Amino acid sequence: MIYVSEADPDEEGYDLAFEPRNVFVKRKDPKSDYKLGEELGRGKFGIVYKCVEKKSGRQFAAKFINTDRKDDRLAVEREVDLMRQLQHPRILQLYDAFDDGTSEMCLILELIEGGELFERVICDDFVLTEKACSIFMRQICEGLEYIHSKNILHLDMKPENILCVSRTGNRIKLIDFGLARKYNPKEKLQILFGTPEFVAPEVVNYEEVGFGTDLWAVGVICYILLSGLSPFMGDSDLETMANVTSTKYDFDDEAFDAISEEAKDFISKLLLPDMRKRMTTTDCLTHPWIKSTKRRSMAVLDKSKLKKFVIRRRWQKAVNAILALKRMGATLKL
Ligand code: BD4
Repeated sequence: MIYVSEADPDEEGYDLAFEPRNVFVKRKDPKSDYKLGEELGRGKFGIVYKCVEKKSGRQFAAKFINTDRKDDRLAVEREVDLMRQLQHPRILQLYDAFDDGTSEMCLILELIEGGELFERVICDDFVLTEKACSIFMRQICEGLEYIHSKNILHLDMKPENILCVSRTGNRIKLIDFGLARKYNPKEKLQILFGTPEFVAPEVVNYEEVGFGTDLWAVGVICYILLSGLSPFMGDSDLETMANVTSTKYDFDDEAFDAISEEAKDFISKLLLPDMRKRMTTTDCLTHPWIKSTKRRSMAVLDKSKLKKFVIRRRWQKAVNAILALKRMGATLKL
């Protein structure tokens, strides 16, 4: 059985994976410097493989991003530029970047061996308690506090973008800055992307976004981690987005019977219609549910609903991957 260590996650070590590097996009084939290994995952972000740097023998993750469309190259360059500014133990680090003029660019990133957080916590040998949830949520808020301190918005906070550093430890890292944007309070930033279950009402309404937009998603992630239920999920994306704009949700399901009032208070202070009224990352880190983990319950939570949630997301991802391949012109032989 794997109990999440009650110790501070940083007792395992708080170092960066490697010395900060000033990464510039190299105009050559990444395969000249790296040997590709097994596929780790694929999605809208592209395909990620394990890889080994030939000169050092060190392992990394290679993310290949399709750049067929005109703006795709600029988007990857923006991702590189933002990642270059981020060096923190809770944030995935960028190591190298390549553009060899083909239809794909490649980012060489820190390899995070533990895989997705939700995939890990649903394993039968993993004991999920409210205390474990608050330890994970604290680290998510720490990562986001750092990102926001650099005036960067992540804008794609969702369970798939939270990875575990190892299979047995309790440290996590935030990944995927493909949708991230620099925030300038003097400029009105509106966006039209994101995953319906996690996007904030201001995104659905095409209104101005800000730091609070990321914190809405933190509230949704916390709600799901504790209960296995998705607060705004509808039968279609359209229905989900209508539920988001209504901002109505509750803690009525029996899954919340075992959950503390402090945890519910934490979520309620994030799932607020007005993004300016939501807690900031710093508020989150001083909230009693996050700060006083010693008082948190070690009672084992029922993970059956969370397992169903993860299985449903796996199917959604598979369908999205097929649709992405079809868009790229692939024909399916079933
Ligand atoms: O940048 C990455 N480093 C990783 O280790 C990684 C990265 C990305 C962008 C996606 C990744 C992984 C990764 C690592 C493991 C062990 C398993 C799946 C992984 N994925 C795909 C799933 C992310 N949603």
